[in-house]
Amino acid sequence: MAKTMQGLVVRSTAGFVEVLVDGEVVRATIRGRLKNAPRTTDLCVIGDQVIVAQPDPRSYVVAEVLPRKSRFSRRQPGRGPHKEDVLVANLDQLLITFCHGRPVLNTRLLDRFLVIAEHQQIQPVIVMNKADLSEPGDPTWQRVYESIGYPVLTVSAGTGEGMDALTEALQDKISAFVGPSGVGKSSLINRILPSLDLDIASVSEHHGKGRHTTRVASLHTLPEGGFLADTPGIRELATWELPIEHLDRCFPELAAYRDQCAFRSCSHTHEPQCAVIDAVNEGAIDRERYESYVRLREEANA
Ligand SMILES: Nc1nc2c(ncn2[C@@H]2O[C@H](COP(=O)(O)OP(=O)(O)OP(=O)(O)O)[C@@H](O)[C@H]2O)c(=O)[nH]1
Ligand SMILES: [Mg+2]
Ligand SMILES: [Zn+2]
Repeated sequence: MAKTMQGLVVRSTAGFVEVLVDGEVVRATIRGRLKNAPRTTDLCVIGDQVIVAQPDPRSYVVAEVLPRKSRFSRRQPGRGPHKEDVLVANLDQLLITFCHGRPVLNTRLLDRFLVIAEHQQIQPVIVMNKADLSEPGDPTWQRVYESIGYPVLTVSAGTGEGMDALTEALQDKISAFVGPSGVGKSSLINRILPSLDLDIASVSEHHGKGRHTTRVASLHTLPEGGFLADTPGIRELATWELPIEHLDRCFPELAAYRDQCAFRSCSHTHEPQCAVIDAVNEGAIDRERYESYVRLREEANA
């Protein structure tokens, strides 16, 4: 029988995967039987723990993908049958990255990232890059998110501001930078791991949306312990298999109110004597966050 060992997937492309086995990265193909089995999720992504077989000393084959403890995933964009698009498996920490300057912060998208982190029980950290382009003082939105309990780290890959606190937060965890194209995810990783020299590119002036410079996600070993993933920019983020009745639990600031509504299965959208709607009207819950909740509910019902 061929020798087998366990490894961590650090890169996954159409033809092969790169697996960290005993401190060394090896290139492996995926066993045909695994590839051909029907599934509604990605077979093998960065962060996956896999069993690798070595049929001969020069080749490696992924024989088994171990169950995922957590994952950052979304519904695959586009039409066709619904399928899960897993960006990173077995994540401890989601570094939800936006920036000062361009591209402009989109709090609706930020809320989608946060909902997925809550649903998957992954610790979210909001990273605001390009601090060198910020106006003085903390913006209003930041105070809202911090009061809910979400940490916001203000950093600059350009000047190095805030990088010590960020690096400290990464230690001994599997973390991933996620966010729109052009916010500086790869730039931040280059600052933390200069030897990587990942590709970066300027935010396109046309729509200020960036150009999707990073195309394949990759996972990198941190010298102080832990792993750090770079991922391609995300424009669309629809939740995957989030039961609608769980959505209110993905907004932690609703916790104090949602059990006080008159109706037990209150959707907090139209019912009378809804404690959540009252809290929004009294200003105890941020109206923009509540709007995000309502939109995600409508989307789930569509
Ligand atoms: N002013 C300023 N610009 C920055 C900073 N960090 C990154 N940039 C610039 O932002 C642009 C985009 O950086 P990338 O690192 O390629 O962004 P990305 O998030 O990896 O983009 P994708 O790979 O397309 O998802 C580049 O022009 C960087 O030089 C910063 O701290 N300050
Ligand atoms: Mg990039
Ligand atoms: Zn309610």
